[in-house]
Amino acid sequence: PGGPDPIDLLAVGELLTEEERLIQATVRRFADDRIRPQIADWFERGAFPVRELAPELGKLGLLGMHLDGYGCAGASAVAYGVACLELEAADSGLRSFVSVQGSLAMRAIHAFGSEEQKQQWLPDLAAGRAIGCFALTEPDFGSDPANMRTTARRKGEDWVLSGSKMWITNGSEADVAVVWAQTEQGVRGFLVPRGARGFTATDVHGKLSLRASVTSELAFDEVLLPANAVLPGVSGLRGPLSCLNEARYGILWGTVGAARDCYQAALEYAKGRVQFGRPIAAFQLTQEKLVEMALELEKAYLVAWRIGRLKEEGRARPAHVSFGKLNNVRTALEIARSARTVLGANGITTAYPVLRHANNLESVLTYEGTSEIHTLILGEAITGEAAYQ
Ligand code: TGC
Ligand code: FAD
Repeated sequence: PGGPDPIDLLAVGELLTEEERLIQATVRRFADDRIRPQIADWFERGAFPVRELAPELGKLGLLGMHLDGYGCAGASAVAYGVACLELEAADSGLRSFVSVQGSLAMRAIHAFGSEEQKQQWLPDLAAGRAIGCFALTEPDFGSDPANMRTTARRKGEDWVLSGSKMWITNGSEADVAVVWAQTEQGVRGFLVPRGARGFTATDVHGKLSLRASVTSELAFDEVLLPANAVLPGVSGLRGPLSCLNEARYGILWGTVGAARDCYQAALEYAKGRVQFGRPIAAFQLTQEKLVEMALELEKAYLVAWRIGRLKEEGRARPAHVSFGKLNNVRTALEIARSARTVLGANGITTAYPVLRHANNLESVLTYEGTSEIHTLILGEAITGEAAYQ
């Protein structure tokens, strides 16, 4: 009694406001009641009931949570962060869904759409009545989207979209796809509705990571789009990259949740599992692992909190977000792998969350800018030299 909370040794949670803690508790309850009992089954089956969950997430105000107006909650950066933390403590696939819907698809329409486009899509997306996706990556261009091959050319007032996109979260479920394409005016964003003629989506199978998430390839075969399909507010790679800042921000919080879940599972297991007549928690080597996890978890939590407050003050730069994304995903993956060893053979099953998290985090390490790309973004920030090419 009176000692530090083993799950939050430095009491970082006390840095949150009353309102942020309330939001955290609400999302945690939703994740515990609604997701946790089923997630192992969804993961094993490679299924994610998007249509069922989206309205529930919408009702909680979690879709486009940090956006203003159009039915969005207008929450602060840290409030959005703690929501991502609790979602990803359940599964990275759940946080991915919320990231893609709110920080990518909705954010693009909110920042760069016409009033008509915003009215048409944002209230439905915020309520979870509609699903969105964000298509930047192509089969041959992932880290290097500037060289994308998908094009949109003018045909009178209309546009004709051709090409393909790969690894698109929510792709086959989306009612609206935000698709980035080369035009004569540089890269532009297009709103492509489900069912547009020449637009097909095919799911990626055989994933060993992020199985409770829909991932698709999108093909555009001369898709005819009206003049008002283009997002009028931006041209150039700045458009999609500015949306990525928002989603990467959600990830740097979310991964703290995945890490906490793994550490907590390892701690509980270590206290209950007896070998050589003693709980394995009593062995020094196990304690070292648990302490390392606890230290790194708290450091990652502090990084997230600090970047969140910078964001609320309007001072978070892309390099800050890269700092958090690089550090926190890497930390979470290390914690997940170490936790897996504490659970021994039980650690490899879906009965415990650790290997599911570890496998999910392999995707999180790669998407939204790989760890190498974030290293190079930070390298440029501290040296002034860009080393991408
Ligand atoms: P570069 O020449 O540096 O920049 C082109 C233009 O973009 C601007 N810019 C940014 N604007 C806002 N935020 C940022 N973070 C920005 N970074 C760059 C820049 O100022 C410039 O603007 P302008 O107006 O001067 O033209 O671009 P580059 O081609 O050298 O590339 C830089 C690099 C490598 C950092 C960038 O291409 C990159 O970040 N690559 C990684 C691609 C990536 O992250 N893809 C993610 C796809 S979406 C996804 O993964 C969803 S996962 C699902 C989920 O979240 O759950
Ligand atoms: P590549 O870019 O081919 O990279 C391969 C390796 O080379 C990496 O290690 C990389 O770091 C390294 N590398 C590349 N360039 C350099 C360099 N200059 N210097 C040093 N190393 C380098 N994309 C979307 O647009 N929308 C989505 O919704 C979406 N969802 C996704 C969901 C999942 C589950 C996954 C796995 C991916 C998703 N992506 C999405 C795609 C993701 O953004 C890309 O996978 C990512 O940007 C990396 O691209 P790539 O896989 O083509 O790898």
